[in-house]
Order: sequence, then structure tokens, then C-alpha cells
Amino acid sequence: TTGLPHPPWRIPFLGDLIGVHPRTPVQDTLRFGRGLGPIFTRKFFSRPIVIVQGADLVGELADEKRFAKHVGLGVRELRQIGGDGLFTAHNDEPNWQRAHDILMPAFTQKSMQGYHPVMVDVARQLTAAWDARAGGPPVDVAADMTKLTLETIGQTGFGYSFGSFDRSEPHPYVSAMVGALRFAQRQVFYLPGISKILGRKAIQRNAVDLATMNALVDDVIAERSKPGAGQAQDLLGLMLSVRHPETGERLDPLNIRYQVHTFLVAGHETTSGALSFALYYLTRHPAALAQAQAEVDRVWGDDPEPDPTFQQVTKLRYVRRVLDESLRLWPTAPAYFREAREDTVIGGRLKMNKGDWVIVPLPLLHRDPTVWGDDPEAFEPDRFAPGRAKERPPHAYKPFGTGERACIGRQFAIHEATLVLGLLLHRYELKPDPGYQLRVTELLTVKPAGFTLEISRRDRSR
Ligand code: MNH
Repeated sequence: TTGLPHPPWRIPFLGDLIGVHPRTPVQDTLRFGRGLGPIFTRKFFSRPIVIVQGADLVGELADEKRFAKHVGLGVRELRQIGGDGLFTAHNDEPNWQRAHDILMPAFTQKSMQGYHPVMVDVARQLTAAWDARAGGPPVDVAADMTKLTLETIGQTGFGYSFGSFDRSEPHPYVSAMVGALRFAQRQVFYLPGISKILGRKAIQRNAVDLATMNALVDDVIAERSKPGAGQAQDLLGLMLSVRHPETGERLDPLNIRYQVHTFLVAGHETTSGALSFALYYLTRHPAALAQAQAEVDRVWGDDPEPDPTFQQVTKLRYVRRVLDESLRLWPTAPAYFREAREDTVIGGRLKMNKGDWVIVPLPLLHRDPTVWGDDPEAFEPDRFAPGRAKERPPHAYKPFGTGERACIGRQFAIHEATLVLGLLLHRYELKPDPGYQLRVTELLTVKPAGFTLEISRRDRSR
């Protein structure tokens, strides 16, 4: 890594710690990365990290023959929750392929059609809660989107309801999860060993959080394993009853627990952030909001209580563009890692030995001015209008990752988010606090913090 551009003010032993904060690794990288060129480095203590931006190099890294997913800093720490579950498994762990093959049938178009009525039902729990708040004090958008997405994955995946909309405090699973994620994120910044000395209390609290999470998941599994419980073909049903199509193997109980955590966490934090950013950008851009509302009105007309079909959701093309553009500016899973399968050179200049890895921070890739033009910060959903993708290099936009380890839940997330955003735009007038300045919080995923909206039912008599 010697010779690579790096942030100013490098100090011996500590490295590039000036101007960084353990709670904002992505935003720090975004700030430093502008102007440092396609390959740069940051050093935490003695550990150098190589960071790659720019669509050309990210395209090169997408070559599955030369590179593969790396379970990197911040993801590795999640193995205490996700173990060898899909997200945190190393490429060569046998449970990855096994679970991938067993679970793929849960993510087909046909499966999405099966989840659709449940997604509608959960969306109605949200609108019932918002109806009760209409005309009243503003709602905390990210908090409510998190309730919604957690309910959706709980009910579609596992037939389990967290009762999120009947609670004033987050479900204990969620509080424990937030604690465990925070613990994992903090570990990234400690030298190996230091966290053990400095953080006895934190380690104990983390153990309690993990136990809380495990207890809930073990209950859900036990409930469904009872004789006569019946096996719905949801995620849990597949994991409990299906053998691998070729090898006949099943998933073992510990791995099933890891997978349930994985889906509960991966399946809700990211989609919740995507919905929250979309609402943020829409309410800052009146023309886009008007266009999105015109679209949902074309699809659902003046019916105040539409019964949305699966087909109708796929017709919300502009709403979809709004989501795509929101995920460009704030890809809610903000980075992935790639490692070299063999010794190689990238960009014609950076030598990588087999096993060496680099990080791809997506907010930087998605602001590459050679791809997105002079004003990459501008929110313009029409960047995703039909035909426009052809104008870009193929790997310029990667909110769902790349290759065989890309997001398995992409269609699920897009269907859920489009449906919910559409229904909210059809039902409510949304007024942002004019003084709100976007503040992004990072907890492995990114979300707008403190973002509220005043909501009122739309007047359909006009
Ligand atoms: Mn999702 C992997 C982004 C929604 C389940 N997801 C990934 C990766 C990205 C990602 C990026 C690749 C990470 C890496 O290379 O290390 N995911 C998202 C975003 C959304 C999202 C931006 C919503 C918006 N993800 C969902 C949903 C589910 C889900 C919803 C489940 C229903 N994601 C996963 C799983 C993986 C994954 C599981 C790991 C896949 C694998 O490696 O086999």
C-alpha cells in the first residue's frame, strides 16, 4: 500500500485517525475519498485498508473469475450473530452453497406473489398507526419504517409477529440487535486484544444481547418444530423440511438459527433505510413528489382504500425510480469487500496477492462524476428512466452487491418498498420539517436520523 494516496495528517502508530469517528466510518471515507483518486488507502493503527472507487475498477473487481466476496471488517464481527449464515459465511464454508440452494425457491417471482398479501397487511398496520397520528405531532420516519420492515420479514419469513405496531418501545429482539450491531461496529476500530481489556462491561452486555436474540429465535424455531405445526413454505419451513436437491443434506439446527438472525437483520434494516431516504428525498423535491403521486393516483384512482394487487405494484415505475435514485445516493448497505482469488493486478497498477482484499464504498462509487455527471449529489430519479442504464458502465450502480454473493432479497426488498411507498403517497400529504438537515447514522447500515414528517390524509374531494 506504500505510494497510494491517503488522507492528510497521518500519524505514527495511530495512522489516519484524525478526523474520523467510530460511528461514521462510511461518511468519513466519503469525505476523504473525494479527490484521492480511484485507489487510496486509510490506516487504522497499523492496519492499512485499500479503498477502491470508480466504475472502471469496480467493474474489474466484479469479475468472478478473478475476485470473490471477502467477509471483511465490520462483516466478520457480525459472525457472532450470523455465523456461517448466508451473509457472513466464507465462500468455502459448505453451509453457504447448501443454504443458498435450499432457500433460492423462497425468492422466486412466484414466492413474491405469495408474500404480497402479507406485505399489504403489514402496510395497513402502518397506515392504521399513521391515520391515528394524522394532523397530530410529526412521525419519526426511520423508526416507523423499521417497525414495518421487521414485521414484514418476521411474518413472511417465519410466520412470526413482533407486534411492532402495538408497542411504544422497540421489541426486545430489536434492542438487543441494535446493541449487538453497535458492539460489532466498535470492534472494527480496536486493535486485536484491546477490546478485551477495555470493554469488560461491553462484552458482558453483548453476551446478554446475544442471549436475548438467540432465545427469541429458538422459540420461533421450537414453535414451528412442534409435531403437527405444519410447514408453510416460507423461509423457516424450507429450512426445517427441505433437503438439498442434489446432496439430500439438511441444514443443522445451529445454522438454522444463524440464518433466522441473518434474515431478520439483513431483511429489515436495509429496506427500512431505503424507504426512509426515499421519503426524505421526495419531500425535498416537490416536482418528484408530484410526479410520484400522479402515478399512484393513475394506478389506484380516488379509491381511499385500494386493494393493491401484485401486478399494480410492478406498474409503479416512477416510484421505483425514486427508490433506485435514493439507493444511489444512500445505498443502505454501504460497502462490500472483494478479495483476489489469485495473484493479480488491478487498474494496471495495484498488485494484489491471492487473498488480499479491497473495500468498495458504494456512496463513492455512486457519485463517480465520470458516470453521474457534474452534479452527482443531485437527486434525479430520471437517471433511472428506461434506456438510461445503457449510457453507464455496467458496474456503476451496485446497491445490492455483486456476483454470486449479491443480495438474495433484492426482489423482496424492491417489491415491499415500492408497495409501501406507493400506498403512503396515495394516502397522505407529507410535510417535512423545513429546518431539518440530513443527518445520517451508521450502524453497519445507514439511515436518516431525526427525520420526521407531518402527515395528513389527502383530500380526495377535489
Ligand atoms: Mn440484502 C446480501 C444490500 C434487502 C438478505 N444485501 C446483500 C449484499 C448487499 C445487500 C450489498 C451483499 C453484501 C456483500 O457483498 O458483502 N439488501 C441490500 C439492500 C437491501 C437488501 C440495499 C434493501 C434495500 N437483503 C434484503 C432483504 C433480504 C436480504 C429484504 C432478505 C429478505 N442480503 C440478504 C442476504 C444476503 C444479502 C441473505 C447474503 C447473500 C449471500 O451471500 O448469499
